[in-house]
Amino acid sequence: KEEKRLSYEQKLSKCDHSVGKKLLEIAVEKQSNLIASADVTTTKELLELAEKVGPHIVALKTHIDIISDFDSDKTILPLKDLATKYNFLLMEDRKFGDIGNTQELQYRGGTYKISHWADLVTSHVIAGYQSLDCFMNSGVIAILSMSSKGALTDNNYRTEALKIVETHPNIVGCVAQNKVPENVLLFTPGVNLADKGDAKGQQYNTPEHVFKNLHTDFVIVGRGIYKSDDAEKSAKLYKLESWNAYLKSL
Ligand code: S5P
Repeated sequence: KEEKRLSYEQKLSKCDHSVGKKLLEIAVEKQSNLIASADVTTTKELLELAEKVGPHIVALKTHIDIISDFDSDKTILPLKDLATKYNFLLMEDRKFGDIGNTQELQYRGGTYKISHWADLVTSHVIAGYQSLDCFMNSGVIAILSMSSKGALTDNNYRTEALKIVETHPNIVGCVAQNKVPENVLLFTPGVNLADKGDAKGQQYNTPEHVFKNLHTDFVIVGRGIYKSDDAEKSAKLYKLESWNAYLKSL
């Protein structure tokens, strides 16, 4: 028999990470489980996209190191203002993957000072439990498996990674293409309504598929939104499709 999925309200009462709680509260309030991936390369494009999709998303996912004109004051300050204005979180998709000491330096310092502004960060757990200790100011979304063809995140890796995900206090949830226990928040990229994949190994599913079959909590949509002619309209469409798919999966 199909195991029933938990609602956001039920997950909220079980979640003990403050950033996880915040994310679930925003989901309920905005009736959205959409995270837009802002894979654009200039500050202007990033801020314009955030302004358009802001009302429809729970979080904006960045790859801050692809912004060619990054500047703390000109990029991050206005981005934070938009996050406040439209009530969404900032998720830096850094996919950390090193020993704790190096990750701490990458997280706190360098050009981007991620720890100063990111509510959420993505990280591999390949370096083991203690490598995650350094992420004190943000919730961690652990990478359990990847959406691309031939990813090496096999069953054994995922089983071991999940042990870290379920026990590390800094971890809020995980990115995966498979079902995870209901106590773990699940984030699923590789979502697109029009395409099946790209020429570089990316593989896409529909919102319907990931909510029904994976019991996903949040979808992550990149090109489906920022590459479309009307990013605001697309964000609204993905929000509605994904919210309805969630309701149907309850
Ligand atoms: O397994 C993964 C994990 C992530 S976080 N597969 C992914 O595609 N991502 C990210 O999600 C990827 O880095 C990109 O920013 C986004 C997907 O973008 P799209 O344009 O393919 O929707």
